[in-house]
Amino acid sequence: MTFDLFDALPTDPDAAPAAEPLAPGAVVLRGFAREAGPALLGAVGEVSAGSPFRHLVTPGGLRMSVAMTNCGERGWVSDRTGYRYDGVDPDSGRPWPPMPEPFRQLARDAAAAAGYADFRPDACLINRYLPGTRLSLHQDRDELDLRAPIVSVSLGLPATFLWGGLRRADGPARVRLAHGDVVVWGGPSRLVFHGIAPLAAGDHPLTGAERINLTFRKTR
Ligand code: MD3
Ligand code: FE
Repeated sequence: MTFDLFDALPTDPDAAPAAEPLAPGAVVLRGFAREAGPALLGAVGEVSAGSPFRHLVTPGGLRMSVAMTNCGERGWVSDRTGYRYDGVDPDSGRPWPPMPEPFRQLARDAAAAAGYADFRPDACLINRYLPGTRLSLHQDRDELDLRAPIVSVSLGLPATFLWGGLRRADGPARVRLAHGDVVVWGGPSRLVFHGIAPLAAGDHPLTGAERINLTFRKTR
C-alpha cells in the first residue's frame, strides 16, 4: 500500500500546531489561525467599513499595489512626506477602528506560542492582495521598540513570501504562506528585508480572489 507512510503521520486535528523555526528569531506556526479564519475575516470587514482599504502613495510618488487599512490605536501610513504611524486615519479624519478582540487574542496567543509572553500590539496593518499585487522588498523599522516581535497572519489565497538577508543585496529565499499560517518575527529576524511576489490568481472558499495579511505591531 502506497499511503502507509502518510497514514502514520500525526493527523490529530486538535494537536497544537508545530512551531517551525524559519530563521533565527522567526517562527512559523502553520495553520495557527485557520480555526479563527472566518471570525478574523468578519472583523476585517468591520474594520474596512469604518476605514476603507486604500492605495497609499510612497514618498517617491508611487501608488502602492497593495491596498491597506489599519485598526488599533495607531495605523501605518505613507504619503509624499514619508512613512509614519498615525492615530488618525487621514482619509476619514477619525481615529482608526479599534482592534477587534479576536485580533488581539490571536496575536497574543501566537506570540506566546513563539516564546514572546505578554505581546500587546497597539497597531494592526491590514494588507489586501488581488491577483498580480506585489510588495517589494523592504524593512519594517518605523516602530520605536524593535525588541517587540511582529506577528503576521495570512488569510485567503496563498502567497510566496520573499525573504532577503539583512542587506538588500542578499538574494531572497522563498517561503509559501497559506491560509491560516502565522509567522512571528523577532530577534535577529526583525530587520530582514522581505516582500511578497506577485499574487497568483485563484479562488479561495473564504476570500474568493483575495489574500489578506494582518501584521500586529507594537509601535511605541
Ligand atoms: C519580517 N507584509 O505589512 S507578512 C508588511 O504578506 C509586510 O502582507 C507582508 O511585509 C504581507 O510590512 C509580509 C510577513 C512579515 C511582516 C512583517 C515583518 C515579515 C516581517 C517585519 C519584520 C520582518
Ligand atoms: Fe513588512
